[in-house]
This record gives sequence, C-alpha cells and structure tokens, in this order.
Amino acid sequence: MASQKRDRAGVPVRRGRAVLSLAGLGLLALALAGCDQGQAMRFGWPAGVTVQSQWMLRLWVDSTIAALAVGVLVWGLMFWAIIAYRRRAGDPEIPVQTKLNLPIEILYTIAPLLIVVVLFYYTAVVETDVNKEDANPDVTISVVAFKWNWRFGYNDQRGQDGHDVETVGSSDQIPVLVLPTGKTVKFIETSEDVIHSFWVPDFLFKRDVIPGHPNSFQVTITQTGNFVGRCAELCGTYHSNMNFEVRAVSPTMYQQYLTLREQGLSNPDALEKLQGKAMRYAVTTHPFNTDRRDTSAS
Ligand SMILES: [Cu+2]
Repeated sequence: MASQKRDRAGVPVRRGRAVLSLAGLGLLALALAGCDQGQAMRFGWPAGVTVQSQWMLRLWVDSTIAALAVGVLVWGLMFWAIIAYRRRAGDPEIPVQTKLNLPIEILYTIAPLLIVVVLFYYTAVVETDVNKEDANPDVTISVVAFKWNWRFGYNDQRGQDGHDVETVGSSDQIPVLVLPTGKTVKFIETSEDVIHSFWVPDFLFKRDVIPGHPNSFQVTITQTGNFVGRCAELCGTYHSNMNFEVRAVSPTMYQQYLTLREQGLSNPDALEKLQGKAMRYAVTTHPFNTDRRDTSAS
C-alpha cells in the first residue's frame, strides 16, 4: 500500500478530496440560490438593458472581487496564525502575551480607511456618470405622473392637433412608451399630485417624480424588448397597479412609429401597424382592475 502523506500531528492529508468538497459545496450553494452561470459571473447583479446599468455592474463586480481578495487575505492570515501558532505538546499553559504592536495597530487603522476611500471614490465616479445628461439628447420624453397612471410626451414631435405626441394610460389601457435603442433618451419628470417614482426594473434605475420639483435623468437602451415599468413610491390606493411598459425598438422602427403618431394614429393602432396585432397593447402587464374589493397587485 502506498504510504499516505501525513501532517505533523500524524493525521493523513486529503487535500484533493477537501478541494473537491469545497468546489462541490460552492456549486451546490449556487444551485440552491437559483443562479445561472451568467448571474454567478455577475455576483448576482441583474442583467440591465442600458449602458448606465453596465457601469453599475462593473462597479459591483470590481468591488466584490476586491472584497473577496481582502477576505481571502484576512482568512489566510487567520488560518495561518491558528495553524502555525497552535499549542503543541510541551508548550506552556499560557502563550507569550503581546500587548502592543505599533506597526500592526497603524495597519489596522489605515487599511480600512484606505478601503473606504477607494470604494467611495469609485462609487462617486459611477454615480456621477449615471447621473450625467447630455445637453442635446437624441430623444426627450416628458413623464407626467398622476394618481394612478402616467402620461408620456414626445417633446417636439407634433401630432395633427398641433400638440406634442402623447401616450396616456387609463384604467382600460397600459401606457406603452416606445423608445429607440442606441440613442440617448432623457426623461423630464413632473407630478400632478403626490410623489411617485418612475421605475423600470430592467434599467436598474428609478427616480422620484415630485410635484413642483421637476427631476430628470438619461439612459441609453442597449437591446430591443418589452420592459415593465412601475411606480416605486407609495402614492395611494392603486399605487401597486400604476404600471407602464417601455417598448424598446430599433431607431428605424422608432422613426416609423413617430411618423404614424404624427399622422394621427392612436398608440395601439401605430403599434399594431408596426409590430402586428399581438403587440397592440402592453405585453408585460395588464390594465388595473378598478374594483376596490380586489386587493391583488398586477
Ligand atoms: Cu405612484
């Protein structure tokens, strides 16, 4: 029988098996957490659909890697100290007592401060970038929130009535906001009554809509698709039903959509003409039920 490698205490070393068990445990943890591979690579960060969400993803991944590196270093030092300085046969009952080690004390103080400063710096940089707005965005959308729906206006796109092209939600119809991909889209938010919050979960972004205090922000959408939008500020009875849909389309289709709207077509008619009957209305959520006895969210 081949002789087995043993440590100093005579216990057989089973490093290979230990590594395999750890890897298996890691995989099991990922599976139990319901993570797919992409999500695991992003350390759980959701996949956003805007350029801005990619910057936030970068910050999250980098700071998680930095935290893991610090963790590995600290755990390594801890386990090294535990193993290297463990009590051996013949050692005195109480080890040598060390009271103060100035260089280590200074390191304890400076290292966390340094970590906080670095994290703060990169957070401030990304936050500033995410909040950045172009002086001349490709598209400007006015967002008006009211109890309990949304009105979206395409600034400078005049309809047949001479007013801006608008899409308004009602209890019968979810407002579908059509936007182009690859273009800078600026939202200017105002509220007619109470504080609401414009939130598209796939943008990984929300911003409060406050009466008397216009807010704004900008995104560049990276992929076509239908993304549900919600109100993220408790605003009253039908707050949980105050939904909308962002329909991101190619710039060409966006221009066709605007032309149709300018010609006087309603939002559903324009959408049906461009994307077919199935896409006439919102597909990510449905109109809210005005029956006050129904308490389910949509
Ligand atoms: Cu609201």
